[in-house]
Amino acid sequence: MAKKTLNVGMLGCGFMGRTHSNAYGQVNHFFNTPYQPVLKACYGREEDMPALKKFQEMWGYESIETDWKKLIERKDIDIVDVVAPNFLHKDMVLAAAKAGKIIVCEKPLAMNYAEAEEMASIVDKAGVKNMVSFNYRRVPAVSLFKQIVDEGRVGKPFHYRATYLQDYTISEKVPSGGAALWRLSAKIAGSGVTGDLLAHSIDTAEWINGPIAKVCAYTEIFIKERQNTDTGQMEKITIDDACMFLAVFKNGSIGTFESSRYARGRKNYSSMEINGEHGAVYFNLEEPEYIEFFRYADPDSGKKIEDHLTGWQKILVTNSEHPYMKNYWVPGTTIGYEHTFINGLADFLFSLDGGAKFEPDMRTAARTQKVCDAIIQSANEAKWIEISE
Ligand code: SOE
Repeated sequence: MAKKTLNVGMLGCGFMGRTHSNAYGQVNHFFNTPYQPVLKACYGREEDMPALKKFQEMWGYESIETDWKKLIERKDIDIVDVVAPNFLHKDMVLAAAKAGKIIVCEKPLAMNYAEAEEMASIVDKAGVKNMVSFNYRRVPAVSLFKQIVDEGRVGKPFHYRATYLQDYTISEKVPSGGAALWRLSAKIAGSGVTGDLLAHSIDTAEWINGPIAKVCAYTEIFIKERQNTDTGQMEKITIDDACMFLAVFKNGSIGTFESSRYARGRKNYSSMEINGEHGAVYFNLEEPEYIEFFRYADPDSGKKIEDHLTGWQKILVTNSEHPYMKNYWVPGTTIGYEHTFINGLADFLFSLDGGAKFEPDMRTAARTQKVCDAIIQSANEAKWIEISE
């Protein structure tokens, strides 16, 4: 059947612009979605023209715009994809909702919960379809992690443990601001590791283990001043370089979360483990094709499984019966980081045509933002913060 055309307007041409553009180009190579995305236009600032032109050429966009409002208003754009720095998300999303466009937005949804809530409400009211790109849900092993928990194989959960560690800001010579390092500027990013990295961990944690009821956090800024790329001046750093928090989930289990950009040796180490009455599951992003499962009791009878196979089992998640994998190669061959965006986009495109509702949308992402805000508040006030549902 002929596919319906979906003209894409990409608002940003950095790292996430690349991951999303690749997904539009690749999605129908692996999933037979009802839509054919067409890379119509990409936006970048006038002063970033060489980078914008290069981006257009490499990914095959038909046109460029240096005014994002103009791009959103174009009649030939169906889907607006927001991959600009965080401080622009709200204005871009609200304009896209007003223009009735389908919206894709990178995480974190907004600078703070107030913005996120406003965005979710306006988008709901406008009735436009939307997705927020928490791509790690779509690592096949992470989807399998959730499936194992949903099947009752972990049973009553006691502990949830997550880490998200990087090490790229250890040197005090790393400036703040500019194309690659706007994540170090509170005015542009909103928060530090909490919004950037822990938002991923919180999204997967609440997806897998349900809502977090309260948090108690500690944040640290290791390097207090950095040179600003744009002004050349030294400026005070106010984002959280590292954050640890304790969590109590609504289901009674307790959690620990740790995130840092100073964890020497760790480049993009995101791990999660759940320990329950019947079993446990562990995943880490440095071995993304594997999941580890500890099977203790039968989920139906609750009785201990009496065999000699007790112990952690490492499962290579590449078979056709594993999430997403039947769309790729033969069993035993792996897929990578970029495929998490392809998987997410495929799910979203099917949802646009009456398929299963896409998650996470802006409403769910606003909830994640609420938890992030509670973490920052808890760290600032040095006390537990309750989080309403
Ligand atoms: C930060 O370094 C970053 O690029 C995040 O912004 C992404 O969300 C994460 O997936 C990889 O690291």
